[in-house]
Amino acid sequence: MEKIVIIPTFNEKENIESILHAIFNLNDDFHILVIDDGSPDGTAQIVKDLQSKFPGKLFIEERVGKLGLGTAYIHGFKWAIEKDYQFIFEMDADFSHNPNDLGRLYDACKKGGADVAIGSRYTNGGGVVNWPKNRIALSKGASLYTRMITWMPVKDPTAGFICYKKVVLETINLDEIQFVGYAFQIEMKFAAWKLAFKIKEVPIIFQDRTFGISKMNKGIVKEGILGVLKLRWHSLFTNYRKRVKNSETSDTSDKNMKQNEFLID
Ligand SMILES: Nc1nc2c(ncn2[C@@H]2O[C@H](COP(=O)(O)OP(=O)(O)OP(=O)(O)O)[C@@H](O)[C@H]2O)c(=O)[nH]1
Ligand SMILES: [Mg+2]
Repeated sequence: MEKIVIIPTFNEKENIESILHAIFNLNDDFHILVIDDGSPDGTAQIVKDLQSKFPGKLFIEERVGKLGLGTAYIHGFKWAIEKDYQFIFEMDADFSHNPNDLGRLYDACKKGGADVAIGSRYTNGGGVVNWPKNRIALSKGASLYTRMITWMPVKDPTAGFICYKKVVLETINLDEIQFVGYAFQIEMKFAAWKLAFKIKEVPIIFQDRTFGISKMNKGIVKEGILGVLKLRWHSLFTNYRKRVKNSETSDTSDKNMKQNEFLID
């Protein structure tokens, strides 16, 4: 099992079929796991109807209600680790992330030496298309604020288009991850960085969604603002490393442990 793209969905009936086709049409052997939170618009049924067309490649996990993006990904990460996928991707359903960029994220991890490859809007060559000015300002402000508080050297800390090597998700104590919105994206990168994994930013052009409605809200922004402060504070006491290590991860973990002893333990 090599590559799996996790797509969390809530009311994405206008996008889901086309995004699945776009990824499978790459002919690059990506598998896909959709995590649907009981979308009232029937997103899950669309996925289930397509499963027979893509046997062994398209999976769905259904949860009972809207439990948040962060917990959806944690659920997906655990599922993917269990199935032994080596490269685990995060991607939105709404075409903000271009499926053609999946290969570049994969290459950054597979050949470029990264443990985490981030599809980055704010690194050289990256950008945002047709987002309103206030949304860009919010996103850039969040990046700057995060860097100032955490000192994490990532230009796009709220990015949600990512490739993780399996070892990263196995090493992070996923049960310690607390946040659900933008703060979740920041927290995952922060944990990987604290554990001394190599993070690489790959420039991408991010497009605003054309179909469906945004699930962004004030609560998510608030979680982000307070979350970053909490993250910094808790990082003085939290150990993101899984307490029980398996033999496959222990080499890297021990190496990282030495580099980071003073920071996290
Ligand atoms: N399973 C699950 N998926 C969610 C939840 N909230 C959002 N999503 C999905 O997560 C992805 C990102 O959500 P978006 O609403 O696009 O959030 P955004 O990108 O910040 O905002 P816009 O692009 O402006 O819409 C989409 O695929 C959503 O369907 C949730 O609570 N549960
Ligand atoms: Mg979106």
